[in-house]
Amino acid sequence: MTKHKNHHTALHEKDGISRPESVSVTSIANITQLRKKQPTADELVKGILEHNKTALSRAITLVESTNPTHLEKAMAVINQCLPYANKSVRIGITGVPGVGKSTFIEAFGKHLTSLGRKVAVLAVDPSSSMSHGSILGDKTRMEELVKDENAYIRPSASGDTLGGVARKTREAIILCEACGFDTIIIETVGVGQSETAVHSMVDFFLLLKIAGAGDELQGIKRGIMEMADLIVINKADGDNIKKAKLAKTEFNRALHLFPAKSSGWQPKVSTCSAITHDGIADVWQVVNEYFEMVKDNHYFDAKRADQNRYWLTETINEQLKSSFYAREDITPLLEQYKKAVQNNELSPFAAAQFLLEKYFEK
Ligand SMILES: Nc1nc2c(ncn2[C@@H]2O[C@H](COP(=O)(O)OP(=O)(O)OP(=O)(O)O)[C@@H](O)[C@H]2O)c(=O)[nH]1
Ligand SMILES: [Mg+2]
Repeated sequence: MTKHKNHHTALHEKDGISRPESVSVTSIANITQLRKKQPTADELVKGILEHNKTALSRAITLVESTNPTHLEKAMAVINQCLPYANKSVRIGITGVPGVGKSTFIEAFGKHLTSLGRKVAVLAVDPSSSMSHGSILGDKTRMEELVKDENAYIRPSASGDTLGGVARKTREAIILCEACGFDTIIIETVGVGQSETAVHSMVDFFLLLKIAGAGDELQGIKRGIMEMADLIVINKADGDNIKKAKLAKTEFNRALHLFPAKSSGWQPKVSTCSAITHDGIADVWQVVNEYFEMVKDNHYFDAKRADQNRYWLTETINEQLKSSFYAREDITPLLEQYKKAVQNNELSPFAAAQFLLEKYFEK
């Protein structure tokens, strides 16, 4: 196999093709300049409304930016997109690591695009800020969906607080909707506080589970169960089918013990296999039943209005907090006061009061 001589290893550069006389140096400079140039807010909005995914990605990057100079432009883009948003269904999907979220979203997403829907997948995963999450894993688990022109997959915003990530995701939802995506899937790992944040930005909440060894109800936080509109028991294939059916009965029984939901919806349990795709269509069927019901009884609009109010106060809280902790005149004082309260020289409330007064002085 190594018969040929290695004239061209990666270490040897090949001679390039020299530039023909006819190409003007100034036009090359112009093109390079154009490529470097950041699009204006209007250009981004135009691209998004033309359903251009590159413009969408750029706008989301802008929204995610922590650079304060980008804030104004990001807000301009969002405000212009807002009238075109809201025409979608937003579905939250949660489940512990390894339950099959990525595999499920691939199968579910493909099913939806096959029905002519346009699917955007966003992730809320503050824990991924260090490792940049399972982006690599997801690229392979969502291989088909990644290639689908009617799908858009965006990994989680990184390096921020949960509040920050949640706000950015909310804004990304608006941008995706303006870009023509009618089904927004928000994925989160079911291990922390992120479910609550996701619950407050979606219309429908799906909890992915797998059948355990008899004690199905163990390890699920009651709060998360209570939030679920549908529990899907995944990996119902091969030897697992029987166990999954059993788990379904148990979850159904457990769900009936919870207080009735204000949506009027009785949460359901179903089984599926993200690998064989058995039951995937049924999941969408249930989701549809839900949307028919809540659009009919106006819960859908009421919940979205509620969520908007919640996010208004939530954003104020978040921004006040980060602006407080970022203030250069406050940080050294805060350290001093921390020591003082630690040594019982001052009460925490008095210290907080003083610092806040200092903050609002300016
Ligand atoms: N048998 C079977 N295996 C599945 C099914 N769905 C997922 N798996 C396998 O379960 C493993 C975990 O699946 P993922 O889709 O990566 O799970 P995840 O919930 O996204 O995991 P994290 O991203 O780590 O939170 C993989 O090896 C999948 O192939 C299923 O329906 N049946
Ligand atoms: Mg995953």
